[in-house]
Amino acid sequence: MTRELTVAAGQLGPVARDESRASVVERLISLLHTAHHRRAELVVFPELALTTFFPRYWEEGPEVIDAWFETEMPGPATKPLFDEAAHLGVGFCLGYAELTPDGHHYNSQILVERDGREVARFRKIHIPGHEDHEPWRRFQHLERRYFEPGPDPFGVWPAFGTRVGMMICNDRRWPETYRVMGLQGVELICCGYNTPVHYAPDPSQDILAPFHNQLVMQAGAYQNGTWVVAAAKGGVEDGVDSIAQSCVIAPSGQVVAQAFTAGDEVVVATCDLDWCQRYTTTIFDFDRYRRPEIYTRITAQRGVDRAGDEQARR
Ligand code: CDT
Repeated sequence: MTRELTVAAGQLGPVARDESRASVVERLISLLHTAHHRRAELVVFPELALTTFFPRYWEEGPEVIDAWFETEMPGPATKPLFDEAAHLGVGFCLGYAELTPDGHHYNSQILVERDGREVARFRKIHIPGHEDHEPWRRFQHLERRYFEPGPDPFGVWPAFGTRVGMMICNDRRWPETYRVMGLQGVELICCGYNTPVHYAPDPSQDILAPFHNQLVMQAGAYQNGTWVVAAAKGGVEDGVDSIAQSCVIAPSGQVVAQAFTAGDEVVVATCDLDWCQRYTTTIFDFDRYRRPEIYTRITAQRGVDRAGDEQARR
């Protein structure tokens, strides 16, 4: 008997700066219903799904900043989503800005099982952008001002009859993200993202933004023999265009389903979970072929070390 799980990416179009959480939650519930109708058992929603992508604004004062964050999950605004999901028997993964009781600010994602049970919380590990106001940019990307990097390593949890991992947006660009989960037997990675088309430090990359989005996730899926479900908040949000292209990627690296629009849309695929083993027991049989003793630089060093240049010149 094959192990199958039908999953969905619940893509959101733009969320206006003044749109209420209640309104966004209504949209999420509508996506949930469509996904359920199409037999999905797990819906992945975008990063920071409940508000506009607020790191594009320079905000001052703890009260103003903290207003973008959730202090409870579920809280009063999100409880209807949790209730409806449990009622339908659909699990979900939701990205939100988390303010913990002891005052930490994280860019987080929660994984909730079909019976409403919280499986895990994941805090984004790679925090991109900048800390200070940089008015030369068309818009800010102040994630490094608003979020601390997640303190925990990438985890993998038994849930949905498989082994589920999580990553958030910029995490998907780093090969270490997938490999750390691959080494824990991951079979399905959930990812929410907000990716502006325009990249101020090097606009020559703008035209390649959708290509890079697929490139990194297809490579990560294939090299670790895992499914990836990725959900965007796409479209033009307060004048800033973000890529959509939510998708489901197979352990072969192939995109098996993808969004057609940059608005609210559900992308569904049925994942054969045993397909992972075709890769993890053959070309990527880690136990047989990896050489961790040769890769020690990866964890010993952060930036580039060109100390070997001098020796090479001699
Ligand atoms: N949200 C997020 O992590 N976005 C980044 C944009 C590029 S860095 C300014 C990303 O990696 O898609």
